[in-house]
Amino acid sequence: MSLESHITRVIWEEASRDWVELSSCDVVVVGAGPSGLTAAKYLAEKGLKTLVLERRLSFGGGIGGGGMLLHKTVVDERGLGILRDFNIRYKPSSIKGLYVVDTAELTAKLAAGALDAGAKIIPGISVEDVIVRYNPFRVQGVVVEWSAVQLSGLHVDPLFIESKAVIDATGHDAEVLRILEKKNPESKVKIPGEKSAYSEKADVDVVEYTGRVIPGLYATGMAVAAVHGLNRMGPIFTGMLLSGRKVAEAVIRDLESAPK
Ligand code: 48F
Repeated sequence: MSLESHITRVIWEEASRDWVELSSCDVVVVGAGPSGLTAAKYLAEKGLKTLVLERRLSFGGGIGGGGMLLHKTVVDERGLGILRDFNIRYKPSSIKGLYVVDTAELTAKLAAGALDAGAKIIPGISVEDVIVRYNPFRVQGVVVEWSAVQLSGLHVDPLFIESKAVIDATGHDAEVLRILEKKNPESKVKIPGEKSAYSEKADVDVVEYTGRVIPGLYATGMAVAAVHGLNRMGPIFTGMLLSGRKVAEAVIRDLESAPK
């Protein structure tokens, strides 16, 4: 056998090992945007088996687009501690209290921080449904498919990943929560959708409302704005970072207090 077959063998062996290992996790984070990556670091740091599933082949969600494609984003004082936790450089701007971060650095270091803490990120995977249980109604994992299969329109049955907690970090569309609203009336999840821009209020509210939505399912980032009808804030990312950390704290608290 030569190198070509060895390459194939090694990739299948290692990828299969990961999938077998991760078919049951502590936490699945859906979406590798700013809130999801932040959550993943703090969860993994606590020793929780944390899997981030990302539809695209890249990380960062809305970070990369900066403000209207300009490669800068804004954070205020409340977010500086988290930037330091991830070793992300920032500099004061001409406006008191506002700091500037390069989008490439924010994306790369949020992902690196999550990975270094022990989270696994698998790109190219879409969450298309959730696993549910009744009495009481709860979410117990996700249903996954290759994004490429979804794009192809082929009819391919998906696979499952069980977890103690699922975090919707899918951004403005709140995709996981919308599945609950559409398919599971028992969940009583309703998505009013986000409201127009009011940056100062939105960037605080999104943190305030972050947390568990129903048993087993949590929301972070702009998914919180969608499910609670909050305003949008635009390319200021303090709320996304703080929301990511807060949802991690909520999950950790719930899992620590759950009966073993
Ligand atoms: O949209 P996104 O960056 O979400 P976020 O963490 O941050 C929002 C900000 O970027 C910005 C903002 C705040 O100032 O308004 O928009 O709330 O990242 C969401 C990620 O989830 C992926 C998507 O590709 C993106 O990278 N995603 C969405 N749906 C799915 C998914 C899905 N069904 N399965 C897997 N990944």
